[in-house]
Amino acid sequence: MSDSIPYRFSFGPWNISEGADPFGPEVRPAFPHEEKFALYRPLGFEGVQFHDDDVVPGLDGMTPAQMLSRAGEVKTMLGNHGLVPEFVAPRLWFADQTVDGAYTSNSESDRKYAWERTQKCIDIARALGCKAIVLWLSREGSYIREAKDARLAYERILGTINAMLEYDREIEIWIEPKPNEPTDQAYVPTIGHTVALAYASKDHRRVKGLIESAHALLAGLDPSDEMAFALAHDKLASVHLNDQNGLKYDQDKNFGGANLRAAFNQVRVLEEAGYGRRGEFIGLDVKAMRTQKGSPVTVHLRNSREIFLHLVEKYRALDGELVRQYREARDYEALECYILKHLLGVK
Ligand code: 3MF
Ligand code: MG
Repeated sequence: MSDSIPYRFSFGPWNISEGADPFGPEVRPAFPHEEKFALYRPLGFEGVQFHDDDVVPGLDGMTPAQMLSRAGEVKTMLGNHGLVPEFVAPRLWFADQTVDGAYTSNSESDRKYAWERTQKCIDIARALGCKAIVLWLSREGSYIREAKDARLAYERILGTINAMLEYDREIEIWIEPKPNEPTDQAYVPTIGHTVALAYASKDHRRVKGLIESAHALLAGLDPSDEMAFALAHDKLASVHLNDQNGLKYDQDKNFGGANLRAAFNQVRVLEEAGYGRRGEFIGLDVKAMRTQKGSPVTVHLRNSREIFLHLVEKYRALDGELVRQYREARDYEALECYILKHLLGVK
């Protein structure tokens, strides 16, 4: 497998996990974030994705000076390991104040908390030397439709995006859509909603999307078509490649683990658009199996990266002229058989 393919890879510290799930506790000893940084480069990754409290644990109880000093320390640690921060995301789903959502909560004081936390997240990102803020709008949605005024909720989300653009005129906002979980229905379920919000904002060039394969599948959509839509608007800032076996809880399976052909098509769409040439990362939001022994468990990251690169090679070995001819002749039976045999490595 060729490592000369110029892609940059990233993941977040949460992707090296201890294996807890809603039905059982950790099965592996905790592994400190600081020690995780040393694992990135040997695994072939250089980008680190953060939540605000991955950078500054306990930030809610800190003074701005304490917060920024800790962020500065993390910046130095990253530099020492040859790593770059890809983005920082406000964790707006854990605190008591975010039980009913953050920007769309029915409580005014909880919405105030969410905005203050967002400002802190931006300050932390800047102190880390990073200009990208990811909004995974976890609890912005409802369990029952009558709980919130959905039209007002969209206005509140847009109002927050505009306030963020004004608060710091250099940041970009990357929205990571997801249709459900933890809510029953989320307010920004697809990349179409994301792109609409971007264009409605005060500076659409600074509002983009991050597409996670599993989230698109949970919305009943094809991840490669979602990516193509974002790319057509030049709004694909990052990806969370992984996989999902049907409509169930968010699985974060290894890339290609459930549907290798769908994974191939995501790679194809990214390659065709030249994704990555402006420094965009291939993020892998994959979860280690709970059954896996040892600590820390990182094989899922290594394997998902490898599968991605193998699929890049598969794409590059495709006979483009043959594909063009099959399309022109509208012989999709022949095209499908060619693709399947190509993926299987048989003539
Ligand atoms: C939820 C996710 C999240 C986001 C992360 C960064 C834990 O389904 O995918 O991962 O990716 O919060 O935005
Ligand atoms: Mg994700």
